Amino acid sequence: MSIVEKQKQLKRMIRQVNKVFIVAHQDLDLDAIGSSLGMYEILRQHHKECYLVINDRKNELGVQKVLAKVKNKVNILRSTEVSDHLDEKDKKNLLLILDTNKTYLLPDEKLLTLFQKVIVIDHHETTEQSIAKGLIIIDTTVSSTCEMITQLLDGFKVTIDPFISTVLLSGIVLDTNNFMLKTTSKTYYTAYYLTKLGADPKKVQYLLKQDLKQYIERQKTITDVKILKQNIALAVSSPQIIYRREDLAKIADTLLLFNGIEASFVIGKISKTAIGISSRSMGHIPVQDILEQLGGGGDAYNAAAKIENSTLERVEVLLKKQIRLQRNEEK
Ligand SMILES: [Mn+2]
Repeated sequence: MSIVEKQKQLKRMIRQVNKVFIVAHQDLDLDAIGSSLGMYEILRQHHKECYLVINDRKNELGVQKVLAKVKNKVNILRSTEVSDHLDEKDKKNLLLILDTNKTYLLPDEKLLTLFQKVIVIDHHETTEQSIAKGLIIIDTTVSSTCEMITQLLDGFKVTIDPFISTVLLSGIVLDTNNFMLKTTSKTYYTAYYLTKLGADPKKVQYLLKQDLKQYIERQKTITDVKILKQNIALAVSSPQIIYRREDLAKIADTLLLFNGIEASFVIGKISKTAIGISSRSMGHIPVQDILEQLGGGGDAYNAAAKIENSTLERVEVLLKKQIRLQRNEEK
């Protein structure tokens, strides 16, 4: 169900509370921070006391730029400080979760236990590990959480400044990989709407600017790409580097740009003990099904998995096997 159809319920719940604590997935990206700031603005203009709950110690470049710009204008808390700021009446507090529906992706899983009232607004697929508390608004047909939040502006009679509009637009550009993935006429309309509010496409490009060194590392991974079944790109990154999940995802995004490639998989170390797989698909090859077999999840365009206590080589073998099984099933 679309967020606009759920608007009444959303408004009712917001009306009942005094304080709203906004949280997105850990390792904030532009969709997470953009939607958080958009909601912050909507709630602030509806006279709610708002807080952003952020535990990340390091942020990606775009998020750093956004936070530097807003840090004196918005209340930011670490999750350990939340209990000191709660309204004494439980029912006057609301936890608003954006751009994720998984408990384990929250900056602090304990947050959920502090709140009676919870709202989840997200565009990711649900699994057994999804949050099942409160009002859940998930629309997997939408490009990004920023697109969902922008659709609320009208109904909540809120207008936002050009900077927040720019951040919201950058979240959409990021999640659609430049209006390629999950882009509908509504996505373009949302981009139009934000541009009317003053969003600046040039500034979006600045927010999306990447670190050159990290880019070069990613290119090295791409150099060793293998092509499986003629249309699947598989790249394994250097065992010497620990990547952030987003970096693996970016490599997968890039691989999808090439002629003939319908899906891409990138394997890399994401911690000392864990191997991550990130994958992208044009929608025909079921990357979600393949990675679910390895304990991961996602949707038709976008999936990931994390494998503990393994090696790059072993994960590559496992993944190839799953790809083979999947293709055989189709025949
Ligand atoms: Mn997102």
